Amino acid sequence: MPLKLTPLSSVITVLLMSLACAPTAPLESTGSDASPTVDASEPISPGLSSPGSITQGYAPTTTIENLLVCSMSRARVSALGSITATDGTDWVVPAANNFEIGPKAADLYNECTQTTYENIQAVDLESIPIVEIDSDGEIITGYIFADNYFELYVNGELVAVDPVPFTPFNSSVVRFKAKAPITYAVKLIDWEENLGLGTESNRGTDYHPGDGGFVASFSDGTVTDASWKAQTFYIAPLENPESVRENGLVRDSSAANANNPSCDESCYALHYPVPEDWFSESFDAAGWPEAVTYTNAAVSVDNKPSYTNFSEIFIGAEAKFIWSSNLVLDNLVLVKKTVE
Ligand SMILES: [Ca+2]
Ligand SMILES: [Ca+2]
Ligand SMILES: [Ca+2]
Repeated sequence: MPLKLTPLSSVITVLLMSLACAPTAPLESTGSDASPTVDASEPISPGLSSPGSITQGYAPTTTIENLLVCSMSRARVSALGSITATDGTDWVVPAANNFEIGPKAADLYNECTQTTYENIQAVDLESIPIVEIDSDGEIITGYIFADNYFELYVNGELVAVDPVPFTPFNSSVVRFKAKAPITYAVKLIDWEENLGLGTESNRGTDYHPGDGGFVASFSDGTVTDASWKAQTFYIAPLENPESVRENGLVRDSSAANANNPSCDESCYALHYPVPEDWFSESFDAAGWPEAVTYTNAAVSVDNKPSYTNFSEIFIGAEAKFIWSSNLVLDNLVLVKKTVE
């Protein structure tokens, strides 16, 4: 099915991806040149298949039952799974991450740890440990809210991971010492309950496609907005993987049904290898699409105290919610911005 009426360039692309992504390789060990799998100079005609790796249905293997046990009633199970694509490649769903080994960001609002500041003035910022990246850098404070999970890299170093992978919704504060130019790189995961399907129990259905969203502001003046780059690496749920159009590094799922897909347990997903060094200063994300901004209403944060208690540090700084072009179907999104 994925190769039906496929032009030679796409065949080569699929072959390259097969070579670049050995079946037993973990998701992020696919080499430093994952982006050349698509020739941006040759647009793929509408209706033809995408070079993403295609999976269908539930991940047959659950590798981690629950990354975070939280007694809150609104806590969803944050599991990880493994699934094999039709091209033989293996994928971690919703995505490989450093939750278990990365430094946890300090809490602004986290019901799992009963840290629920009512506003930013209540937070003792001086008590937040400073991660030293550049010894001769400036101390920068950052505020972050992600639906659902983030990992923040600054100048190629992992500064902090989100202490709550899925829900309840939480917000975080980080401090670090870094020297300009500063490269911000953030891995974002819209988590899922139905591993491999990109869905969760919500709004009266067991297969509701959840949405994402990310907002951050930093004391060096950097805020999330359309000047960031954003790329998706996992698109689900899809009634038909061929509804996603590839054009170079553009992965356009706007033609896919994000409102009410009826595929349930038989939905498809598309997976793309993450470049091994995507977060480094030297990795050039210029070819990625521009981040898309979303309103608070679109991200549905107006009823979430983890965001609204600190709206002055987000809205006040004119930070915007960003994501890739599809807030619902794109579930692993990498965003990047370099500040001179
Ligand atoms: Ca979170
Ligand atoms: Ca989603
Ligand atoms: Ca979500």
